[in-house]
Amino acid sequence: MCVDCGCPSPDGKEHHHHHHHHSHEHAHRHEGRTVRIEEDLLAKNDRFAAGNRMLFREKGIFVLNLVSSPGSGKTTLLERTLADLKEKVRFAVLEGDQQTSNDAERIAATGAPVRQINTGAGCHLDAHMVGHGVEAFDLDAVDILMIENVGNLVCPASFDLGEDHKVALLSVTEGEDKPLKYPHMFRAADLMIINKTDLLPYLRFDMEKCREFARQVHPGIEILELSCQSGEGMERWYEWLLSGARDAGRGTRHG
Ligand SMILES: Nc1nc2c(ncn2[C@@H]2O[C@H](COP(=O)(O)OP(=O)(O)O)[C@@H](O)[C@H]2O)c(=O)[nH]1
Ligand SMILES: [Mg+2]
Repeated sequence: MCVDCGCPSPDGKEHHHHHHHHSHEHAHRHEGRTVRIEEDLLAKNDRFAAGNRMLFREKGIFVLNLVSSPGSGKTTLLERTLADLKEKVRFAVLEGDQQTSNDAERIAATGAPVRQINTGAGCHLDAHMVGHGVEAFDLDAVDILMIENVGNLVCPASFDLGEDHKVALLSVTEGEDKPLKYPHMFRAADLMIINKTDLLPYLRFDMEKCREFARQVHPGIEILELSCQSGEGMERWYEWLLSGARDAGRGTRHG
């Protein structure tokens, strides 16, 4: 369990360090108890996630969980995608942030149904929040549900929300080594989108290395390069999205 944020770590026993600002009780917690609490938390989340997944399959909805550090372009990608595909796809969007409804307002401007979930001190969305979040939508009128997670390359990796895929965004200003530094996230994601390629002329970002690092931690990961600003590379993302939505609608998706 991560004592800073209360998040379980994916392998179940990292981060058992003591911080002086934590309570006496917490600091003297035994390893065994820490691990048990963490298993309970994840098992509970997994039960909610299984319920969500069953509902989404029944309704034929393709569900993506967008994860990245803050500022990689998740909301911008959604704004552009929703606008460009609005004739073809019925979207609904859940927006996760610690505070503000800024992103939900940006999404609402596209005309898509959206609901903001504020996590307060929480650093990730969990399956229970998502289950309640989608109560706001008419799921019979949704083809693709987009979930924008809290900007954070660490904690959201551990939480299954019932999605078909986690999609990790990495913008070129963040550096090509991030898949190596945050391997849990890039292992959990089925697709990595390298965003802001319009900025490449101004940076020393090694695209080949970035792809190589991502495949080092997750050999099967799919990779797309695009720019939400110039629109370069967006077509391949739309093909990927539409093909996933078709399979979900037919009940033929894998995994
Ligand atoms: N140059 C450039 N800027 C981008 C691109 N995509 C997003 N941005 C900018 O990056 C900043 C953060 O984007 P936002 O979508 O709010 O990121 P989020 O925190 O991941 O949701 C904004 O100023 C965007 O305009 C891109 O492809 N190229
Ligand atoms: Mg955002």
